[in-house]
Amino acid sequence: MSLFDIYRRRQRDRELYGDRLPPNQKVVDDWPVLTYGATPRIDLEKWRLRLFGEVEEEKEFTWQEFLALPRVTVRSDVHCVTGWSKMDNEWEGVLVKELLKHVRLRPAAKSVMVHCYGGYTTNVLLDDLLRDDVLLAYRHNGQDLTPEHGWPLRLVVPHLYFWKSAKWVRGLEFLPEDRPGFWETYGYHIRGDPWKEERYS
Ligand SMILES: Nc1nc2c(c(=O)[nH]1)N[C@H]1C(S)=C(S)[C@@H](COP(=O)(O)O)O[C@H]1N2
Ligand SMILES: [Mo]
Repeated sequence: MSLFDIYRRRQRDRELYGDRLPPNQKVVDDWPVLTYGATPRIDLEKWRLRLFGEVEEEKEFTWQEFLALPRVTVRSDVHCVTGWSKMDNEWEGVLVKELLKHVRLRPAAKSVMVHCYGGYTTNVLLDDLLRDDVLLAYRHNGQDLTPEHGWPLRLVVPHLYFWKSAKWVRGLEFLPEDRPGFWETYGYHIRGDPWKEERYS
């Protein structure tokens, strides 16, 4: 692509999406895969989602139990810290807000460490997880997630950079203080707001 092409594309993105596009992001039509390491193999029979830490009583869901929770469909945009944005994604799954009806959080709970099959972790403030468009998703644009994109279950936090949207989620650990997860330990920003360009710290 020539500089002129890049300039024209920026113009087009801005005309199409306006304020929905955070600074220095480019719209892509495909969906890149960004994983540190390999895609974990997951057996649905053994799959569990565990809610633990600052809760009165721990709670674990089997896949069948998780599927029985009330579902929503939410439309949102994806913004990756490496500079691409994928607009108008339709996610289907369970709102984190809905899931949390199944535990009693201790008053100390302030942040969440998201744990994944394969070992990845990322931290998200509790308030950031309680928004109306934050969900644990199993479908994208009308299809089951593919293994590379987080099947069976991934987190989607549309208002933060996409590294916070953990794939292959297996647990939410409630913490009294915000602690860095995997990429946050390696210099990614502790919160990651794309509109403030909180990329690295
Ligand atoms: N478990 C896990 N979740 C992850 C990652 C990862 O390596 N492992 N990468 C993160 C990063 S850096 C990005 S940009 C998005 C990429 O999601 P995608 O591969 O579906 O595009 O997933 C995030 N969630
Ligand atoms: Mo990323």
